[in-house]
Amino acid sequence: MASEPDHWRGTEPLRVLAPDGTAVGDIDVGLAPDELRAMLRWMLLARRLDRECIALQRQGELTVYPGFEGQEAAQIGSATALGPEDFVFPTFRELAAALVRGVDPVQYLAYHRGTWHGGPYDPRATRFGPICIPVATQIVHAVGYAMGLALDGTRACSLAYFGDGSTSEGDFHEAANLAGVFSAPAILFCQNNGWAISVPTERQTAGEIFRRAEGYGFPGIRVDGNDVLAVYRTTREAAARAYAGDGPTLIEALTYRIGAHSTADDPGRYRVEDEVAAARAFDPIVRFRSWLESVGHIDGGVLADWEGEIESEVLAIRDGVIAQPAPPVEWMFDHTYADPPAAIAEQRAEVLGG
Ligand SMILES: Cc1ncc(C[n+]2csc(CCOP(=O)(O)OP(=O)(O)O)c2C)c(N)n1
Repeated sequence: MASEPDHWRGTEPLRVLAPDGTAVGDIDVGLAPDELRAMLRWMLLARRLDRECIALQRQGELTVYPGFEGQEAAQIGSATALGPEDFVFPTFRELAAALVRGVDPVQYLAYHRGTWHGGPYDPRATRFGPICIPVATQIVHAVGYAMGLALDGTRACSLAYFGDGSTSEGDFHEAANLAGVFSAPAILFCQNNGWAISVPTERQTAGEIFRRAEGYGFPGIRVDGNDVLAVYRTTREAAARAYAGDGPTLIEALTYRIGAHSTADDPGRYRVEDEVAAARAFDPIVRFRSWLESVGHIDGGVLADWEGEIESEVLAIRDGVIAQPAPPVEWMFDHTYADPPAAIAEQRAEVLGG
């Protein structure tokens, strides 16, 4: 068995499935077989779509794209655990979570095609915030939103996704402090994927990320982010705490980013191939599929059916993305200033004539 990624050293994470797909501890996370199967299907769809998006960027159909291969369990386990009223504040890497939450992938990908800021989907209807590029700012928004939920007496929570690198930002600490002091019904969900572009986790954090919660007065939990059942259970428990008025939880999901930070990045400049090869041994999809097969919840026939369905779904998404029209040129000028300065007015006239 390959050794675990370096940044997993230290406190043993919570697990339901061992990396070889055998059950460890209490296997019943409260999901019926068809719900368990659905999680695997989401994971397979997400991976296939993620790879398609990288190909689309290479073909010039997307401007830039941040892949998430290896992080499917962290995203799908957590997104599945949320209730319909809960609100997600994503980074730029949560396409898998967006799929589970019902966001239209073509609309989501409009951002990466460069035709819209944040994606044209409706955050209120989908309960999924706009794609957030500034690192860690969405954590503050999530805590503020959670405080609003508490003031309104709504039994729901917010969940902010972020990476290990984001915990270096002041916004993470400000949000965590605010969440602790006001007992906000928020889940701070860190996908510790080992890298913040070219900077490894050990250059971000001398201690263990989940332990930071203690300083802010709420629980921090370290979970195996490649174990979809453990992520589901941990997030579900954090949501239950939030609904009960018991405040925030910090979840550190240990995972690994198999691909590049984004299609604009070359990880060969800072990361050795052996590390990636070793991390592949912890593949979240292989692990979950192997357990589902071992208990008889899926078989080769189901998997073969899904393969065809998923292929068609992904190709339809690809066609939808390619068919998206460019936005009208005047939007570039019209939605920047309420009162355009003279230079912008001149540029507008130059581009549009008259
Ligand atoms: C405020 C801010 N500073 C710097 C950047 C440039 N930047 C984009 S992603 C990134 C690293 C993010 O790392 P992490 O939070 O670990 O998330 P990951 O990409 O690994 O999922 C940086 C520094 C940015 N987008 N926003």
